[in-house]
Amino acid sequence: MVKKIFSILPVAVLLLMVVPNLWGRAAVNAQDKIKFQSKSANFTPKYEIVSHHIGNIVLAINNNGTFGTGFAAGVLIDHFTGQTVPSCEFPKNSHIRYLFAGAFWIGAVVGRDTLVSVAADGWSFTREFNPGPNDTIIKRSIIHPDAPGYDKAISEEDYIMKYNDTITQDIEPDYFGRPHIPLNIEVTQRSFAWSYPYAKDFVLFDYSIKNIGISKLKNVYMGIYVDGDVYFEGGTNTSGYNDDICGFIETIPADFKGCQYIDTVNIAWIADNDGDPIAQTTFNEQSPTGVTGTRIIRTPADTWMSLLTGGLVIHLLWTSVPENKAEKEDGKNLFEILEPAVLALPKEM
Ligand SMILES: [Ca+2]
Ligand SMILES: [Ca+2]
Repeated sequence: MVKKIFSILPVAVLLLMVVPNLWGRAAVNAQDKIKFQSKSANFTPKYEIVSHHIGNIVLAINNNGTFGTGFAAGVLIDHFTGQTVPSCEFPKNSHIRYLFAGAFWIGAVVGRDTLVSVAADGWSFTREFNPGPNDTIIKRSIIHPDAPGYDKAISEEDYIMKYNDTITQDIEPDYFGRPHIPLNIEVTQRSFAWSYPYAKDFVLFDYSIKNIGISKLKNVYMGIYVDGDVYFEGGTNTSGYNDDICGFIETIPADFKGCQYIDTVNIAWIADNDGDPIAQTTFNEQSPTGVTGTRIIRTPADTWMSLLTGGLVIHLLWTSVPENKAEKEDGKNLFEILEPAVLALPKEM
């Protein structure tokens, strides 16, 4: 008998940009960067890459569960435009980079085992999420009424893609040498971007996570791994990512029409240590004076946290739904009521 196993967790993540002053210092191991895996799969994944570029932040998105170019599986050519894709550029066309790569992680208890699947881990060759053989990326936009999918478009630049962790052949074993054991997760990832003045500096991600296996997944944890690098690409300033700093900011003082209050933001951020001035206090168009950050903005989980380690950010979400609560009356799984919902999205004012 096949157990009832269907569950979906919609999660939304925001990648954003702000521009304050900078200080401090941190370092990462340059030798551990850019590791790609050559795999012959149980099926041939249809790897594609696209970029969000409608706003002022240009961000590469891969259909292997990663974003940025550091963990891309194929050539860095946008599937729709044919243009070379930068990892994460801000402002647009500045050649200032803010990201090596980011990746989706998920873990759960399956029977007596505890399994984790990661789209990528920058300190190993492990790449455990892949698109299916027909999983081409879909693009939609609210600004092109004649284009396919216009009626379903959410933003000026929607990308919809699917990937799963079911391939086992030639997947790099984990740190302890154990072969990849799939959780049998299929992710439908939607990302959205706008050109509006108040929305051009961020990209929204919405993850719908489906259990496509036959085992119940308990104590599900999800993570967003981010390895940022902040530098001007191609210039004489070669400080690169070795001088970057990162942190986590929970609240900021805010003012709305004269009413002061403390706003909760919970942003994990990364920046260059000093903005790479060309003189002591002089900056030019090659100076990375911005800050990129990620935050969780919606989750079915009741708890989440962000970890910072060696320049990396890992957002973790998890549920604490008791097992006996996971199946509701009339046989419905608790998560069935958490179907992907329409986001509270910005509209042109
Ligand atoms: Ca730097
Ligand atoms: Ca610097």
